[in-house]
Amino acid sequence: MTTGNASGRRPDIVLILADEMGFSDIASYGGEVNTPALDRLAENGVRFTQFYNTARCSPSRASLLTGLHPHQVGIGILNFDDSPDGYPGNLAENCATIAEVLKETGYATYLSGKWHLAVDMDTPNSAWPTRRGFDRFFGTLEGAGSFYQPRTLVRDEENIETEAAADGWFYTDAITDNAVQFLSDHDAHRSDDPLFMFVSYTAPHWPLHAHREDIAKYADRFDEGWDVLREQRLERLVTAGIIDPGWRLSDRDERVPAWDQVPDKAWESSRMEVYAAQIDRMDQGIGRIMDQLEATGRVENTLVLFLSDNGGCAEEMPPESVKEFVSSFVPLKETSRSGEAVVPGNVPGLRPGPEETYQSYGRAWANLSNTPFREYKHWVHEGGISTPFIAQWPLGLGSATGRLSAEPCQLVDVLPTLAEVADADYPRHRMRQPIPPAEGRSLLPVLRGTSGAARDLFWEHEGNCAVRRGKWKLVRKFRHHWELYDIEADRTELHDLAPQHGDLVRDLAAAYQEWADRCGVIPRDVVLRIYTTRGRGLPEE
Ligand SMILES: [Ca+2]
Repeated sequence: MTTGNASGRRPDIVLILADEMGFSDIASYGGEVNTPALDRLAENGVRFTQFYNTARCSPSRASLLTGLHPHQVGIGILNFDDSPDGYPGNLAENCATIAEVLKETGYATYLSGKWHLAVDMDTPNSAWPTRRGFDRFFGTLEGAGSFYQPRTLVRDEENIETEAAADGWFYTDAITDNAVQFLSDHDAHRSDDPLFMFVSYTAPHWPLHAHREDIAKYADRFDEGWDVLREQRLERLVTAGIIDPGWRLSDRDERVPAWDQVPDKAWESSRMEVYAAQIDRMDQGIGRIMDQLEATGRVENTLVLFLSDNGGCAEEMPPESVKEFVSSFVPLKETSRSGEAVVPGNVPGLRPGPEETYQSYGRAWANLSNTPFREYKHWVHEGGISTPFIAQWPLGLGSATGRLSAEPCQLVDVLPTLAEVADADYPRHRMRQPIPPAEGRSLLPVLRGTSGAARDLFWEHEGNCAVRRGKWKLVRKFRHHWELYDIEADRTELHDLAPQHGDLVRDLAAAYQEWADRCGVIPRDVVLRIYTTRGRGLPEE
């Protein structure tokens, strides 16, 4: 055994992904949301303070599952077919998913939740989970939608959208129920085999849908408003050792009003209350999954990982344009299961939560979610790509309990990590095509307390790009100039040092371009042309 855990038996692996959750929402990362299950993982495991995703749903899933950069596997933006000039939007054949890698070595493989890596979501095809290594699949193929009646809901390869018509059905709970069922069935039928389960929640992605009793827990919790709450989060993050006291809180986004200028504070608070309730429900589900691992005697030798796919999301949903916006993904359901009209968009005064609403929490609360950083989902400044990352594995990590790691890591590191703990080989070919070498490296030594050797990290999304080398980060928004930050001194990216370090800017920009060319990054100008032709919206710049 290479893994060296005390039992000599290969561990089970449970990989849990949240959707659009900011860096500092959960309690163990300074937030207001009550997350006891995640707190327990943090107390018994390792928390990373500089773990990075790739700023958007599909690209992050593509990278997480394959150990490659999203552009290398066909998923540069979303699951739209923009070939031949743009990205194919369909998970490429010449890459291996974690499920494929682990299944090959005897693991049972399960997916409960969101996929978002296939263009065709109607007819089973080679980019569906069941054909990418998952023995069993329950979940949605699409990226977002109603939590009460999601589109593209599938079990294995059969559309089961009608199941959601059942009384009390709610997607977050259904993801948990199916995950628990997979564990229970595994115990009954394959208990001698190790398992890999990917639990891919859609919480807290818009729309703001949550149970009334969960929303009620957060009544008044956000009434102080984003300005005070951002300060409080920073203080808790510093106390926890996650954020350096020398890093200044980024200013409130200039497009966000001061809280005391907000006209409809009750409605504004209600948006954040529902967002918190979405995370709360996910945490309750994670608690149930952990209970099931405990009940089947597997928890001690299970590596559990938790992270979010991108930073908090500033997408607003003006009522007049929300239908067009949402329908560029999948058509909006216009009536609830009981036949009531669904009122689309952020209508001030209309409380979100129930099925008859379809809202987002918007820029101001996303600014809170990503405290203390700048920017959001879509951008590769720290607010767009920084995620909580928690790892627990009692038998394998031993004395890791409650430790923080400041090692800069990226999604491409997850597959090599899981391959190492499972004693699996990274394949060289798939479907007779060569697979690119893994881009990341195993985090197992870091999880056990050592530091990794120096290396560069890279990001690109919609023309926003960045490279990190040691303490230096070069970052650029589309159509803007490069900015250079000393992340050790200024992780909140407030002091652009590019003018003083021209040589370094040139070196890092050259490294970025070499990476982008090697990995098949398509220039945003090309993407813009395709999007304009096909009537798709890009985020404001
Ligand atoms: Ca997402």
